[in-house]
Amino acid sequence: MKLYFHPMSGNSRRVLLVATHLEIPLERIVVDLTKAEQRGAPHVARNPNGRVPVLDDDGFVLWESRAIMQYLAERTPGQTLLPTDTRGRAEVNRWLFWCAAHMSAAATVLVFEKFVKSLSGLAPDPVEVARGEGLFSQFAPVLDAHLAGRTWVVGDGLTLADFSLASSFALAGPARLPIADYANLRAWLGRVQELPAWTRTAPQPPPAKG
Ligand SMILES: N[C@@H](CCC(=O)N[C@@H](CS)C(=O)NCC(=O)O)C(=O)O
Repeated sequence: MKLYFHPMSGNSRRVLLVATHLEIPLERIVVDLTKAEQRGAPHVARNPNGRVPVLDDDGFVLWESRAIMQYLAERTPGQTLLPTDTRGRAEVNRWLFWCAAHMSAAATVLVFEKFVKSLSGLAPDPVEVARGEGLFSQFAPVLDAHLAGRTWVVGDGLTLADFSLASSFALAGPARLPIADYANLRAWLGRVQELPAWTRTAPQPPPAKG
């Protein structure tokens, strides 16, 4: 199986986390976002959105990170990241969809403005930063409150929901995501970051500009 990805991409990270945790070997192929390779014809043929990640499993091409997470889990006998009971699965799906629609969307605005742009020497747009901070302060408290007294997002064990949400905060440091006030969220993120899969999927930072 091939994964077209970029090492600094949080959307790619959540797929790598699942594959690593489930010990699914992936041939990793970098699509260089800094050279706009994602918009070139070969990659657009894989994903008309011009985005990473994209999985190619023997000609079955799948884009959208959370769909790929589910595919990898479902093809793995005995896995526990995606519950098999209807309600457990519904709960995981609830947080996956919420992550895509709200938490990750909020974090992405800030990651782009405060980190990605800096790699090209561009300044953040204060209007966009304010918009991102507004979204972040709307949704982060929801996750923080949910995590009070919990170890993991759904049930008693690690699920796709943890990997999906934690990936949204993967660049919390360099993007200075405002998580300081959310103690439950920070404690949970620390637990995810202690998992071997997190360490094994850590991105290599881009080379420093001279
Ligand atoms: N909803 C998509 C989002 C994918 C996405 O936005 N990927 C980013 C990298 S984290 C990307 O490819 N950006 C390139 C671009 O926007 O040109 C998913 O979950 O896979």
